[in-house]
Amino acid sequence: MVAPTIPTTPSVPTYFGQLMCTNAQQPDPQQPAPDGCTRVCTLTAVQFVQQIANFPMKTATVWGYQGEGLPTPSTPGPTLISYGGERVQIRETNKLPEPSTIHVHGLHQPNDADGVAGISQPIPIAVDQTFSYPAFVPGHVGTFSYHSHFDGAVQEQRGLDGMWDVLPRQEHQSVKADVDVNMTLQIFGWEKEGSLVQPFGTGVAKQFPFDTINGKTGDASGGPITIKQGDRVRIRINNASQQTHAMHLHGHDEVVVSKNGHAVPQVRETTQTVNPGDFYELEFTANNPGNWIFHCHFPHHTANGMSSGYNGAPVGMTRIFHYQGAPDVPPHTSATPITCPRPSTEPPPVPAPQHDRLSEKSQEPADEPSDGDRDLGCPWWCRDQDEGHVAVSVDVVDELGPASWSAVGARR
Ligand SMILES: [Cu+2]
Repeated sequence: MVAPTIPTTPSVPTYFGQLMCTNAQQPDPQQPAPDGCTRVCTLTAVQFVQQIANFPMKTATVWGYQGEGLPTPSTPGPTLISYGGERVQIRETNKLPEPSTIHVHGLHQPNDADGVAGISQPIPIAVDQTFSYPAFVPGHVGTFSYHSHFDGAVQEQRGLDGMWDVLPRQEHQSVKADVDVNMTLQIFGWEKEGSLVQPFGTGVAKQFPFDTINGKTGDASGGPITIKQGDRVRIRINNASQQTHAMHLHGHDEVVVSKNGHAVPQVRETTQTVNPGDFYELEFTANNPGNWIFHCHFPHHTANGMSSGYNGAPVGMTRIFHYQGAPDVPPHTSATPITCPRPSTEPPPVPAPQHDRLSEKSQEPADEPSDGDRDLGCPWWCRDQDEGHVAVSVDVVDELGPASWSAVGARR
């Protein structure tokens, strides 16, 4: 038996909390707690600005959590790490502009630690107040989460969610992961650079929000996750969004090893559907060198709004696994992202009318709109940009040879 790999959450801090012990000992919080200790995780809920994407907008005002002692808040909030059999306790300080709570999701908590406003907790945590939930021992190890349960339709979708990994104190070498990563799936819709996330959005903002992993679209993720040949790679998924996602790994089978903290028959999948509120642990063996993407297979979830990435690369809810020794992933600074307005996919204009000698009828051309009239399907942010007439130019190379198109702004 060996110590488990401590999972990482790219773009998100890891938080071990503080061990409060009945005697004078001050054990290392990164290790399993001795008897007589409680792992206290102190989280402040707060509004802040976070970079979500690189284009066509970058930052949004979100709600998230900051762990005590950590330098910055984040959404998803810091990933809590505890070990099986430990007593744990959540404390929340509410710095939001409205009341809130913290619900722990999937952990077999006692009812008075459930954090459901108006049900298990008659009064939510008021603005500027701190509340300590009762300590408890989670029912089992696994991948779980915590999130607001006050006005959840708004608060969760603004970002008040985070992961909680309850690790085994020891595990068998044969199942120890070499690379172990957390991924929280979230969707953010916001109207203008820096504006507050609007869970329900309006118009196209609702239809084409930004799908993210760990609070970032693929282009803003900070780079690939590096693995090496032979690694056992574990992906822990928490779907904190209000849509189902179909998580697909290129070039490998993804093996479902657990769901909601319980082992399941190991099914080899190419794509695993994850419903809101569910947790999956997927694993793959690194046996096919290269650069492989892991992404949601709803096609528009791999775009930023309606924009594909540089050279048409998938972005949105996408991450890259990069094998050591494989070619570097092409830098994302050498070309222009494919953004709005998009190239027309309309068929070529119908030829001029020709006289049909047999029927003596004229074939009238279709009433083809001009480019200026054609609905290019531009989302709201493109219409905003159009006020400044943003020029967009994209070089396209396909089987017909290189071509180029350019346009100015967007049609209203
Ligand atoms: Cu999706």
